[in-house]
Amino acid sequence: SKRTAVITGASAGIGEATARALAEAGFHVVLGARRLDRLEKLAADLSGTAHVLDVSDPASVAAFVQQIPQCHVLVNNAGGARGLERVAEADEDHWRWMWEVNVLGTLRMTKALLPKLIESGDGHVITVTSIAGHEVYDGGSGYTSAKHAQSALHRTLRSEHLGEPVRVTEIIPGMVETDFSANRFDGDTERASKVYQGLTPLAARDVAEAIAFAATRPSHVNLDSIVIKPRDQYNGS
Ligand code: NJP
Repeated sequence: SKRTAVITGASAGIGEATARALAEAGFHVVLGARRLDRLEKLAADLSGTAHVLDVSDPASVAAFVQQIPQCHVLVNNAGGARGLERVAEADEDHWRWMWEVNVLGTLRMTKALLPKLIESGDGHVITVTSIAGHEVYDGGSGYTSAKHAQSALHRTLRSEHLGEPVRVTEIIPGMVETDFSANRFDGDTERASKVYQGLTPLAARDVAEAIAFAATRPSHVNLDSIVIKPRDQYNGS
């Protein structure tokens, strides 16, 4: 029978592309996000299942997980950024949103599904963090701090569950063309389009293929992390 992959934030962008790539790779896909109408269309397309999920709401996470009989792969993808304020002007509502979804959302989903992942005999937690989780940039402290925390939480699993049948892979993308920037700037698409600064961003599909590659390695292979960026994007010194 098919292995089951649960994908959070599957209604758009990287999550939607990942649902397609994992279904093509032979997984039964279980899709979660807040926009159920979009999820249901995609699930019908992929012969998967869809359930409403708000990772920032513990009750929603509990209800979602209750409907899943088994889980081999969990893709913690739901996330995003809000605003771009320097520390001196930091907006606490933006910070709270980013920490709730990226950090606590990943924690809640991972905690809730770990028993099923281990029980499957070949579990795999794949978390989409960001290069923002490994460096800093002006105006980015809310997002970078949340992504650093998400990365640290994710990597801790790798050592805590060593010797158990659970693999742990961090996906670290650079710029990807999705609704991410428009959402970050509250629908201001003109500001969002300036983000790419002339470089060709990754497509969501590029990241999805890296996720599918990790998910389809033999069970004794752990890809600790995959850094994937547009050719012309360089960060770091
Ligand atoms: O963004 P977008 P991406 N509960 O906005 C869902 C990281 N990343 O695909 O709930 C459950 O197109 C939302 O669904 P809905 C980024 O940090 C990106 O680019 O229906 N789901 C939608 O499906 C994030 O972790 C870039 O609104 C929730 C999805 O999340 C991941 O990639 C670069 C939710 C967001 O889709 C996917 O982002 C990078 C909630 N409370 C890392 N809130 C980039 N794009 O450049 C939102 O390094 N969602």
